[in-house]
Amino acid sequence: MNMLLLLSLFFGPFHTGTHGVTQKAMIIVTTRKIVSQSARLADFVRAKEARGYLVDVATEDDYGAAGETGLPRALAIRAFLQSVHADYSYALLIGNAHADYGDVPMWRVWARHAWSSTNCGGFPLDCRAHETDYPYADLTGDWDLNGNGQYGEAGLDQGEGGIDLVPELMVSRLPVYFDDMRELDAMLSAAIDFGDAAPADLAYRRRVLLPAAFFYFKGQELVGYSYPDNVDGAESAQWFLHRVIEPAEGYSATRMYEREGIATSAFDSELALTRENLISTWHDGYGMIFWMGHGLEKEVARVIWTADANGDGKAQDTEMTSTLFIHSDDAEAIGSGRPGFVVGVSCEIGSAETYRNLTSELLLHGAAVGMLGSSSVTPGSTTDWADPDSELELVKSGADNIGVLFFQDLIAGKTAGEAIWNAKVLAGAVDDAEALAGRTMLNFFGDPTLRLDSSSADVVDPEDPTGKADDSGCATAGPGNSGSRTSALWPPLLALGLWLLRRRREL
Ligand SMILES: [Ca+2]
Ligand SMILES: [Ca+2]
Ligand SMILES: [Ca+2]
Repeated sequence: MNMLLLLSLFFGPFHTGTHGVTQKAMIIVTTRKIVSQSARLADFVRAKEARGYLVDVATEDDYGAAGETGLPRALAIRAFLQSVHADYSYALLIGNAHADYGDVPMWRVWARHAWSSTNCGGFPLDCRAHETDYPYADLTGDWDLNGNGQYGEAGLDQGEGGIDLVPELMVSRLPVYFDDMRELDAMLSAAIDFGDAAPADLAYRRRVLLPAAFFYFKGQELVGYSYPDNVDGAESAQWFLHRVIEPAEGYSATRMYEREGIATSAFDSELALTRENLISTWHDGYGMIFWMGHGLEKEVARVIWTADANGDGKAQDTEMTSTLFIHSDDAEAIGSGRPGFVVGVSCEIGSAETYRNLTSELLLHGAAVGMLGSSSVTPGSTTDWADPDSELELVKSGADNIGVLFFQDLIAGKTAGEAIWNAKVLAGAVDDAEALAGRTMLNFFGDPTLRLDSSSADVVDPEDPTGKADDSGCATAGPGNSGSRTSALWPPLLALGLWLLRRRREL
């Protein structure tokens, strides 16, 4: 089916609703405690209303399951959203995300149920299940279609009456830990301030920061696979620069690529990729930050081939080192009051059940105002990044191709919610476990109604509450969607670094 037609179908329902105004309507799903104790939630709601949004706030008084946590609570919230979603286009979840102990919990889904519990793409990990908010977006079907108690199983819970992945609501989340209202209020204040920025102060948002590490080196061994060439994340950054940023008038990029080791980036960069450079540069204020590097819950790493000690032209484990280019501890120093939208092509950085995960820290300290973060071992697309004229591969569902589509839509003026859900619908044409896993583990955090150019100019005339045009969906003009280079031999793109990082710690 034609993709634009498909999208217009997907996003069509957002234009209707019993409030009869526009799709500028948001339901905030949170808790009684947060409503009564947050000092900024009411201000946040007022700020949205001043921009023509209809906003309602729901708590356990509305969705039930008071006193419950985890799955019973998730089921109650989803049933509530099923009953009201026609009135809204956006849903913002505010609460504890933990799938077992959370009060606004994520769902634990089993996209990779068929994988071994001791082998994650060749590594001794159990990555069969991960956390997601997707069942709050795709509300139509039964996410446990086969009724075995495991939600989101590829194949088994898909199809007629099951998961269709078509979102009825554009869902986002602000994570709250230990009911710490100061932290929640800091995130709400940052979102309010972003939307209140003076139009004259938006120049920084047209600046793009592109930190990119190597993912693999030539000869590096996986189980049953050896890398034939170096894989430099800068190739993806260069493709993005060439295809998305350079054609966008008034935008500029600062690149940070690898300059250490015996295999350095072949591309020019404005700065060397180091932790110190990233902190000081990001602190200057960027509207979009798109990085490439192997990640864990609180950190993202460079991988450096220090020496070809045995002279065989291949990178053995003993010849490589791993050093961080960002850690959760850096978020406070990065924060500047000029936050941006962030996509990290990394594993695990959006593990919302982990306190002080990288995504929540960047939001908390005003470094990110919206961020896509993965809750597990992240797949990648097979786009031929090395060829800047190649088409974006949309058969698979990775942080890389979803990130490209997201930023492209942000530049086109979409809200973050529209941009991320358009991207998640588009990327993953193949109906397999990895396409389901990629979409579900890549969760979005932050106010979903913000745009790259959100400012105080968005405040609408009360006589004309529809305000600025804010069309949903449909116009994802593209790098295109052809050109798959899929291969059964291609390993999960980011898995190795995860293993590498863990292994280094053991050493
Ligand atoms: Ca649906
Ligand atoms: Ca199931
Ligand atoms: Ca060697």
